[in-house]
Amino acid sequence: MAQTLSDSVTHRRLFLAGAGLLAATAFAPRSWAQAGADLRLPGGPSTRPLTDAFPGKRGMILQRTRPPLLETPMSVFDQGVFTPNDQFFVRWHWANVPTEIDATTFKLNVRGRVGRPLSLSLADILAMPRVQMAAVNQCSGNSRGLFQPRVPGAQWAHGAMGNAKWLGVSLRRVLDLAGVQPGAVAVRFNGLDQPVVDGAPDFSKSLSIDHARDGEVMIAFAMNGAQLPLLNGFPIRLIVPGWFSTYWVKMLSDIEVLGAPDDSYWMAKAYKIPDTPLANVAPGAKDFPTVPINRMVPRSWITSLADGTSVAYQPHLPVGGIAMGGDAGVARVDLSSDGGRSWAPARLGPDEGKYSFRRFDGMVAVAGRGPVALMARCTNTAGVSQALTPNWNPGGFMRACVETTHVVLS
Ligand SMILES: Nc1nc2c(c(=O)[nH]1)N[C@H]1C(S)=C(S)[C@@H](COP(=O)(O)O)O[C@H]1N2
Ligand SMILES: [Mo]
Repeated sequence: MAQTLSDSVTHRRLFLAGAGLLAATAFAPRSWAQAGADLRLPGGPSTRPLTDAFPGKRGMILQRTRPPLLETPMSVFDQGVFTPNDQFFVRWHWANVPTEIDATTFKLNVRGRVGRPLSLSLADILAMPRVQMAAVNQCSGNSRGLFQPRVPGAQWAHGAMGNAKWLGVSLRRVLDLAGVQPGAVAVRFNGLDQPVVDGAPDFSKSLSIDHARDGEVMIAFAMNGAQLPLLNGFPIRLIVPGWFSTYWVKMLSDIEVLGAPDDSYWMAKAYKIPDTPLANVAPGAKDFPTVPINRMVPRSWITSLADGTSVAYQPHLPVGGIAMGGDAGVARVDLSSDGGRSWAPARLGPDEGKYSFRRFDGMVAVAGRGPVALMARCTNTAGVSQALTPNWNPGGFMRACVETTHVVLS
């Protein structure tokens, strides 16, 4: 028996208490455009409409309707290090996303090289010991629209990312319950979404067996204290802390322990990056060795001032934003108001865990009225700092350089 969106709200408390009775939602686009969002991508598009038309979402930058690709406006990241569920970005590969899920009959299957195949209900999962972790979910192609020369793919600005407190169960615990057998080398994850045309590859991703059992990878049933929005993978999704979100399989329904490396399309062909530092190659390069995209790297964004705006001149300008350390914590953030020639440390906000966004704030000295180029640079606890020059690859993956916020002081 499927339930409606309002039922899901009613049952939220029950759900979090472990009663395991919950939701399904249906989506049908409602109204379209509102005000535009200014994206400032080189060569355009400069603006895109904001939309409220998707269930559980509001004020999102509309990239694509089918499948839904919704980007978070930068202003949201200035309001806190946790991204609200209703403004959390959305990305699907195939348009065949279930619009309704019956939470009472939903099953997560665990099979393959295991001693005891499992078919877990949501009630089973909710009854297991829980883990919680803050972690940034960032699309491999976040900021792709800033690549120069431009590359094909979704032209995201910086909003194909979000940070949440994820609540769920440890993947290791689920695998232990199934009993991984000797000879297991990888674990493949698949969700309920289906390709739209026959023969197209169903979206699935895999992790090495050691990674899958590292105790950090989790199966989440809640984010930021509420059940997952349908479009973010209701009822459960994989969380792979420190790794790009292509691995964070949504509407997770099938876990298969493999005895050989996964050679399916989404691992062997798609999401491959040059096997070079920061996946960087010269524009136009073709024959380079590749590896599946994997760990994230440090990034930071000034969010207190929007690129291209004017502000009143003051000799010491307050500048704030968010940073992430990638696969390690944020150790420091430095600020520059002279295009990167000199740097001064920013003050860091509360530490929400090494995989979380971290707030930074500081004052930068500015010489006088006129244009100023503001920069933030994150260094993580492994000692890795953001580069000043952009990395480039034909997939538009893993942009990592120091970003510049141009403002005019008047
Ligand atoms: N089932 C399923 N899971 C998926 C995908 C998908 O197409 N199907 N896309 C992946 C990619 S590439 C991204 S960027 C994230 C997006 O997560 P979000 O929509 O919750 O922000 O989901 C990942 N998990
Ligand atoms: Mo992605």
